[in-house]
Amino acid sequence: MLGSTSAGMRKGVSKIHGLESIKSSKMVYLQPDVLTPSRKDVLVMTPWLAPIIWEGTFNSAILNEQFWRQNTTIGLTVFSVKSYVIFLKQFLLSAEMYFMVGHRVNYYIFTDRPDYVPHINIQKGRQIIILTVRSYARWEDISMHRMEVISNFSQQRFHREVDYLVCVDVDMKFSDHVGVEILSPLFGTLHPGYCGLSRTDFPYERRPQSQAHIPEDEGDFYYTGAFFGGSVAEVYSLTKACHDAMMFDRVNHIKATRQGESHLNKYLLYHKPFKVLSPEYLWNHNMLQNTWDQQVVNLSSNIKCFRFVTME
Ligand code: 48C
Repeated sequence: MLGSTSAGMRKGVSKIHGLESIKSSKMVYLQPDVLTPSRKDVLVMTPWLAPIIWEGTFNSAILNEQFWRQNTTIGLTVFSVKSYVIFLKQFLLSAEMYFMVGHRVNYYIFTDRPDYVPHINIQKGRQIIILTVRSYARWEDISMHRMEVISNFSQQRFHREVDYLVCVDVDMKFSDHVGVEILSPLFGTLHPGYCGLSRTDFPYERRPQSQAHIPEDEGDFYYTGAFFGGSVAEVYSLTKACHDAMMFDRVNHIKATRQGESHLNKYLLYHKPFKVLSPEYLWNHNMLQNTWDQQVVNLSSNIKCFRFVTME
């Protein structure tokens, strides 16, 4: 757990006269150069000093060492309701190959069809936990109720079992390493379809009657609802706030234009994330062809995860 003395940390502790000295393992890597930025072509820092995570801006070896010392456990939540169970096998196999390799991982699979969860061999230190949830007739309702379910489970059990939660869609596939560089108390991911655009062109909810409403002259980024996370406490706050806002809207007979994603964007505007993941973390070729010019597409040196054309 965060902040506790982990087995990993204890390994390097020696005692002399009751005083503890912590031995760090030696690491050899290139010295950071103050005068050479890691990337010159993209924004790597938000105005509130949260790093924007692009390939080439971090050193995985240093980060792995830090998170191993804390014996970090990461929970990956994914919903696979009704026909979406067909995505699970590829999702899990790709996660085993690329997601948080070398770290402790709990896969939390929310489904109405536990018998359809594929049996796959997973690495040591990782486990699959199947949690049965109800289904809804409409995909919008399935998608929206994820916020409620994640907030309930965060309160009931996730806080005892994991340090961080990563909440993703199931109709996607990891295609390169996604590691501890993404972890922070609260993080969001730039939606690939809206990355180069002006805030007035973001598909934020604009009607003041909705709790997700963002005025025309506000907004940092457009975040995807398909990839967010943070500490269990922060994810609880986020999902609870989004669920409450959606319930408030329902009473007022209004539904935000992008449902949960609209509420997520409102939340992240007023609760600034500590890290922002670049669109490399959730690429969608279809969106890009429509809205990005080639110059922006070329910026991505390494696609870590991509989304399928989804069924609706
Ligand atoms: O698990 C389901 N089943 C559905 O029938 C519809 C959605 N979902 C979950 O919601 C999946 O985890 C999806 O990845 C996620 C986001 N919804 C969609 O992608 C819709 N196709 C827009």
